[in-house]
Amino acid sequence: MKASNTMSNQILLSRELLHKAKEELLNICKMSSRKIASYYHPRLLSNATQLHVSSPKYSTKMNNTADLVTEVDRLIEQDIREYLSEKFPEFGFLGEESGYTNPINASTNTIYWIVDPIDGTTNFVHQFPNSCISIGLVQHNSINIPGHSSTTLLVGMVYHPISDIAYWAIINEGSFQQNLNNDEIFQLSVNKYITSLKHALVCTEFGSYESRYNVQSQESLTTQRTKLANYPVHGIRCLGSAALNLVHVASGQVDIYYQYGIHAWDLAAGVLIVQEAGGMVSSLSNSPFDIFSRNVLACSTLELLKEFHKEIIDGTDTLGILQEFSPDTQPINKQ
Ligand code: LIP
Repeated sequence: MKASNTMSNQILLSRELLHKAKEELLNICKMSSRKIASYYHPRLLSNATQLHVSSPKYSTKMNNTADLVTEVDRLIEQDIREYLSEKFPEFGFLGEESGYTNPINASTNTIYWIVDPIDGTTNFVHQFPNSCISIGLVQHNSINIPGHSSTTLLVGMVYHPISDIAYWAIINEGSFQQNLNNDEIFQLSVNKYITSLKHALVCTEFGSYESRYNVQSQESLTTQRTKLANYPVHGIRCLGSAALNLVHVASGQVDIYYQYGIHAWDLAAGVLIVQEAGGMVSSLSNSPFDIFSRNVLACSTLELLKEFHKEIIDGTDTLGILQEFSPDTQPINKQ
């Protein structure tokens, strides 16, 4: 849907449409589930018959030996694109594997999907059972409000086919876990009791091409990692899927997730799920968070966010900056 330049960045969709979008995303998860799960060994699955005898073939992207893509990523993205363009022909599309359907016009408020058909492709290739589908519905805002992102996250869906669990959020309505085999639904909440880095379980990733797109130099990235490795946190985890890392924060199972070099399709769904579960999301640099900023810090509490910036990232404790990083508060049209 495109709208002419409005005087504010109000959401262009009704509540009814946001719910319809969520329902269609659940349908996509159900449809794609078997395709993805069939590449995993049956011993990892509760209810699938194996259709493929070997792991999917992969290639690497842009000379980055750590950035893998398989034929399954492309197939799933094509299915999702076809399904969504039939159900919502007025929305745009940005997919990890196929790019934009139409470039986003910066001077127009535009609604579009951001899709990662398999987040955690390396896990998928290695049969490590931690991959998911990640789909966000977002609005590009043409009016620039200082301290705010130009993208409002409307709906987020992260689906883990191995467990058949979908995690979703709709702006201003909370975050939920839905078990698709019996449709049980639970509301998600971050762990509000962890307010000190010493008590935190931290998640990050190694092995991808982080520093190339990083505001930090490789040297400062290594310094930050060394500081974290020497800090007496409860533990550090690297699980290989950004979207699932964010879901772990939203579920209160992990307290901090941070990463450089990350893409909008890794973040669009999971960031909304964290924010709607009561968590805080900021950038790792001295600028407001944006899903296109190529870095992210998600924490269960503001105290943790401040302490992590101070102790691990930049040595500062600037509350003014942190307030700007807090979840989007633009006026919205609550229909
Ligand atoms: C991957 C992430 C992973 C991260 C990589 C990459 P892909 O997504 O989820 O956690 O470290 O940078 O973006 O390529 O599997 O969709």
